[in-house]
Amino acid sequence: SVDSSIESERTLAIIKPDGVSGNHTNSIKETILNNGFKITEESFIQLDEDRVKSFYAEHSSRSFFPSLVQYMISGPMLIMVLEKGNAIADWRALIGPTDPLKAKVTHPHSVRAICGLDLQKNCVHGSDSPQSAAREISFFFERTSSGHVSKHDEL
Ligand code: RTP
Ligand code: MG
Repeated sequence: SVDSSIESERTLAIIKPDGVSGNHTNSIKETILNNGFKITEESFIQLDEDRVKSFYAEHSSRSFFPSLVQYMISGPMLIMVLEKGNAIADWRALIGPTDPLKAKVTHPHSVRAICGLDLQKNCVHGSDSPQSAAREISFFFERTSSGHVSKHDEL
């Protein structure tokens, strides 16, 4: 039988507005590909307030939520579906801790250490569990008879 550890898994990655405006898109995609992920979907989008509130609904009661929403609508983002074995945990490991300033100390080679600006403007997102990955991929992409298409107008 097939070794389940090599079954491919999908996760949602986002290069957030600060990552796109800071010109980190190409180097982050290179890092993704160099680490064995396939990028099976990608789309440049800009979210409106209601979509961001829905995407980050789990944080709606946090004091930083209004500021997080403004940040996430502030410019275009690149959303991607990444695929490989253990994609969810491996992408979270590659991006590093939430706070880039801490990441610079503890995980200096992580994406957030290299590209992130502060605890909010931390450059990238990664799904944190199989449940989150499934929800987030279907939040942005839907399957049709001809393959996946973005639910959003591409920029
Ligand atoms: P993400 O969901 O974006 O991959 O980030 P994460 O799991 O590492 O962190 P999470 O706790 O889910 O927070 C979501 C995003 O909210 C912003 N944030 N601001 N105290 C603060 O000001 C604060 N804490 C978090 C960050 O942009 C974080 O990625
Ligand atoms: Mg999170």
